[in-house]
Amino acid sequence: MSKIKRIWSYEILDSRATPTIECVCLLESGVLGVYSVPSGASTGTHESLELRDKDETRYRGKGVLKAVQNVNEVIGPSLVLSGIDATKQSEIDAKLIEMDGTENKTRLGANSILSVSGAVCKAAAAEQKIGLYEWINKLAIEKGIKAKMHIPTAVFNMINGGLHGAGNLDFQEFFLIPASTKSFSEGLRIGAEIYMVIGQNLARRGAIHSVGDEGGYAPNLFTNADALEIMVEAIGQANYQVGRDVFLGLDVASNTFYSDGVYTIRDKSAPLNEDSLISYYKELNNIYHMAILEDPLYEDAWEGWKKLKSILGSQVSIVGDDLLVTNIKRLEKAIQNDSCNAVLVKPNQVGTISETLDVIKKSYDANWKVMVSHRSGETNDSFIADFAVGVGSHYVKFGAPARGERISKYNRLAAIEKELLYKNESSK
Ligand code: 2PG
Ligand code: MG
Repeated sequence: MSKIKRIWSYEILDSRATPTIECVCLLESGVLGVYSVPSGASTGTHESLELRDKDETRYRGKGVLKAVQNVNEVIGPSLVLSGIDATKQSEIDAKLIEMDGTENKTRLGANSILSVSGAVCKAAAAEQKIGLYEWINKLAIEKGIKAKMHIPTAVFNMINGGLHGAGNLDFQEFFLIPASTKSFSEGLRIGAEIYMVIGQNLARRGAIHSVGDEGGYAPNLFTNADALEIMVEAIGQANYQVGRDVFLGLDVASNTFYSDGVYTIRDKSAPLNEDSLISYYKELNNIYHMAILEDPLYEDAWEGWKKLKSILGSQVSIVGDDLLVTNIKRLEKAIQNDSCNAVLVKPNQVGTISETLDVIKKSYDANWKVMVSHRSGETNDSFIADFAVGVGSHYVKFGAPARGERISKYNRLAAIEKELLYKNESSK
């Protein structure tokens, strides 16, 4: 047990050359916890506030010096003064929420608040000399989550479109999902092998094969469905079978191609209304048997989501990201409304570890699938991998099996997989 001695933070860069905040929590024992906060590009309107300086003379307005100042001058000193022990995560998070006092963390910023919540969490694990995932598992159990630690199934984003791509695709993420019967390391190998083949095929055809924000290829293609076709082709060439070894999925991030009641995508010559878009998803699902469909409709289309869930929900995990924004009230509404059957969990959408755990508990209680997620702007921090193992989520989504900030998370899962195995063996 150790009290917090000092908390400080500073600006660092994320994978898009955009500033973000890194926070250090120093305990009286001398132990440190260091955590950096990711940042989204296709953000939901209802997310908590990511505080940016808006000073156009620095980093084109994207600096986070105000958030840094909030940690160094407000949050840090107040926690140190309270003499609180770093293992009291939920009390600390309650203090952070109270210090901010607004619905969407608009006073102090969710980025400054989460930086402290995460750094404290890491320091507490280090202090107790246990794995971060083990500590998070204890916190989850404390919250009433009956989750067993395990390595979730990876959801690889092989092709990047939308706001993450340099190409012309409307859909944001084209998923390759190893069968859940595979071990994590088998799944990682399958993902990487297919990733290599997709790259070779794109290069052979002269299509752009540079990568987007999440490490997936960002080609120019005729339609979004063509990207699925390219994946199917590569899966076969790599000697795997769709529906047996791997499954397909999409995060279409439909907010980005929705405007004034219609959805505009390059697969169709005219804009689609809600019903026609749902029919198109049905069509795609008949061909590609998708395991996951994220953000199929825009973030406030509550009735449409319900309709889509009733049509595809028995076959597909319908994931709410921009719809739910890791917000317990929106989650409760979605459960009542039967809008989807899976939740995307991003701690920075809400701002504290404890609130994130509350959302996971509610989702498990509703029998929903949970997918723990990175953001498109990331650092090499692998906290989110430990978090996913600790809460025992079904899926994790950390981008493609390529690029440092993505593989730092997948590689961390590979390390935990072995750690769990050997710890288990030696306890027998
Ligand atoms: C998403 C995320 C992560 P962003 O839409 O699911 O892949 O993207 O971080 O840009 O919101
Ligand atoms: Mg999404």
